[in-house]
Amino acid sequence: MNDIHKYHMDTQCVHAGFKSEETGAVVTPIYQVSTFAFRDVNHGADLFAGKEEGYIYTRMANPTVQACERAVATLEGGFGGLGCGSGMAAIHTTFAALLRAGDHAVCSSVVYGPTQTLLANVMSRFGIESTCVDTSDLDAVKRAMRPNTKLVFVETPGNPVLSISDLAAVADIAHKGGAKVAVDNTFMSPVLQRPLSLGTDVVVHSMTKFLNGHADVVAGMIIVKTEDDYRAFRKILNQLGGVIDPFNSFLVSRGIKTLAIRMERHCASAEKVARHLEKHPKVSKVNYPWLESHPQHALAKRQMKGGGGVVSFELAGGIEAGKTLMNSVRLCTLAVSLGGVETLIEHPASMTHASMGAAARAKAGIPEGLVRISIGLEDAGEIIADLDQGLAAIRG
Ligand code: LCS
Repeated sequence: MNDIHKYHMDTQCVHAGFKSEETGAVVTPIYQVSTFAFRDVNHGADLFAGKEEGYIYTRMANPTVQACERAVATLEGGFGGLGCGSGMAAIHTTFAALLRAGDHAVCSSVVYGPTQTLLANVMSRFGIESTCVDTSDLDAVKRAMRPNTKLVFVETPGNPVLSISDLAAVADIAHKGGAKVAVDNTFMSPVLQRPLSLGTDVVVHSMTKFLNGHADVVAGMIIVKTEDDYRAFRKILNQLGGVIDPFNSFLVSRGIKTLAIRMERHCASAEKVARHLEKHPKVSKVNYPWLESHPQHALAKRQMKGGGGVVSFELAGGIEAGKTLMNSVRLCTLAVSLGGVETLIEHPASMTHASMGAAARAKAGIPEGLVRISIGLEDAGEIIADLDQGLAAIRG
């Protein structure tokens, strides 16, 4: 479908990325193959020289991988997608493509823990400096910019307290300072937020989450806006080597077909859970962008099409009460990750955000007692009933 953008997002999710197959197959099959034969020596040389289109070796390109890359790039409205072996591989490749020794990056302080740790502990060893700031505070972003800032990396809503950054405004600040903006859109998916349309330059995803949606794949994606960036990123990814494989690409493409309909239910149920928890006497604070109490509620309503599937909250009884809840749930599963069909509950300070350390968590405003839930596709009433029985187990 060449004119796919004229269709509704529901329709795009079903058809994006597919190119008709000679066999008539209605989905792109799994080309589970590492290498492709050349017709003769000149053909091989022409493929390597870029004089002819075709397949060489799966780290460079593969038809099943390309179908997944086209699907996500189409939904995000980018020039092209680059499939990666994990969300972290997508983030590392983005840093490696946009930064060199002597450069500086600004990063949201509320991000998936290892993103910040990668900048602070690994990229720093290659002469790249970084500053983590609350990117929902535009003055803080302005203050953090330096003459050598080449990248502003924003996660919105930020994992796990769901703070919202104004992408159009951040892009404006960054571009005036000569920096590009990359956005981690994992929590929203292109169904709920399209950062490139707001003026940013690069989008990354952990496709492990909503895009695949079934807790059976670890994968990532980078979507770039321009052909120049696509070529530059492809070279780096090919050399770093952190690519997705054909089978996982097939599974993610399959997941994307139901993305729009899944996001609708994730959002509806998460809002019900958030509103229920907000009224519960044992809960002291609930973070969810669609609640009127969220500090950036108006911005969220403007920038996003839904609040997403993740809710985080604090208990009046602190971390001990949180542990009782997490040990008492029966339908919800105590596990990290998010965005799958099953409801998952976890403790950021000791799990997903442990690598940041207590000082960085305190600076980012991530409370030690925070509990995070990824709302799955079970009946919302049954999720709420399970949380209620878990909360009832807390004494006092
Ligand atoms: N970006 C965000 C916003 C994430 O939440 C995660 C993983 C990543 C990137 C990294 O993706 P991965 O390499 O795992 O595919 N977040 C996780 C979480 O909150 N619990 O477990 C993993």
